[in-house]
This record gives sequence, C-alpha cells and structure tokens, in this order.
Amino acid sequence: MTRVLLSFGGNLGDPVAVFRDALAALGDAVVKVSPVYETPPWGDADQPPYRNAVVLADRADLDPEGWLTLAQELENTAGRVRDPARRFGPRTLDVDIIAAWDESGEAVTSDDERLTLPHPRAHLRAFVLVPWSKIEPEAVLPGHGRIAGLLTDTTLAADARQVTPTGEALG
Ligand code: A4P
Ligand code: MG
Repeated sequence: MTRVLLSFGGNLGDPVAVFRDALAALGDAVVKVSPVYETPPWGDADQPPYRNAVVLADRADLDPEGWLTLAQELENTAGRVRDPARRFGPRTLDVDIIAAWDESGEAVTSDDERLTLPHPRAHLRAFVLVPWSKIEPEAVLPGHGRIAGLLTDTTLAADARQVTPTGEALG
C-alpha cells in the first residue's frame, strides 16, 4: 500500500469539472477530498487565479513511481500542455505528489529530480497546506513538521488569508 497526498491545481478551462473527472478516475483509491479553494497564482503572477484542492489516496498496488505515472496520466487526460518557457504558467490540471507513506505509515523520501518526496515546494505553499489542514488538521509534512505550525509563519499566514473556499463540491 502507498498512501499519497495529491495536490490538484488548475486555472484554464473549468478546473472544477477537471478535478471531478480526475477524482472519478481515482475511484476507490480516494480516502479524503478537501474543499475547493480559489488562490492567487504562485511563481508567475501574469495568469488567472487558480482553483486548488488536495486528495488523500491509497492504492495497494502502486509504489510512488506508479503514483507519478498515474498523476501524469490524469494531467494528460485533462489536456495539459506544457510550455517549457513558463515553468509556473497556466494549466488545465497539475497533479503533484506532496508526500507518500508506505504500508507501515513511514514517510517515503526521495531526492530524485523525476520524483522528489516530499514535494520540494510544498512547505512554501498555502494553496497546499490550507486544504490539507482542512482534512487532516494534525498532519505532518515529512521533514518540515506539523502543517498547522508551518501555517503560523508570517509569509504563509498572509498567503493563507488569500486561499478562499469557493463552496464548489467535488464529491
Ligand atoms: N516531479 C518531481 N517530484 C515530483 C512530485 N513530488 N510530484 C517532476 C509531481 N512531479 C514531480 O512537473 C515537472 C517534473 O517534476 C515532472 O516531470 C516530474 O517528474 P510538471 O508537472 O511537468 O511541471 P510543473 O507542474 O509545471 O512543474 P512543477 O515543478 O510541479 O510546478 P509547480 O511547482 O507545481 O508549480 N499557483 C497556484 N495558486 N496554484 C497552483 O496549483 N501551480 C503551479 C505549478 C504554479 N503556481 C500555482 C500553482
Ligand atoms: Mg507538477
């Protein structure tokens, strides 16, 4: 079994419809889904606001590499087009693996550029930490401590105030 915390983000087309399709494709693997939030673009200001959500999921037959393949399949199904000139630019769907845990609950770590675990920017992102704290208030981001503690950082707390629930239902 590998449990993962997936982050969904998108700001082109109808991201909420895309999130629903991705969740349907994950099927029984889905354990918990956060509310949907509207968030200011991070890393590249010249683009529309994002919708973000996180999903806790479990699959007995997938290792973290298998999860990365599945995440990329979900992005491709959503018609994701990568613009190499704009790393943090607009997209229909981004699925990042924020963290992974093995069957005994141990966090999986990896320094590999193809799959870095935990995600190297997760601890800087209110658009990941706020939705995650909503479904797992006691969660720990491996290597960084309790997410509730991270969100007390001045910069993150200011960013968190701009992470706005939209009331759109995914389930
Ligand atoms: N990769 C390595 N580790 C991981 C991991 N833990 N999860 C590799 C997923 N992928 C991982 O990703 C680039 C490469 O990272 C992949 O080949 C994979 O093997 P990508 O999805 O092709 O490109 P990307 O998503 O543009 O890059 P990246 O680095 O994931 O971008 P970010 O950092 O996710 O930024 N603002 C708001 N408000 N909300 C957002 O969701 N998202 C981004 C994307 C920018 N600004 C945003 C949001
Ligand atoms: Mg990505």
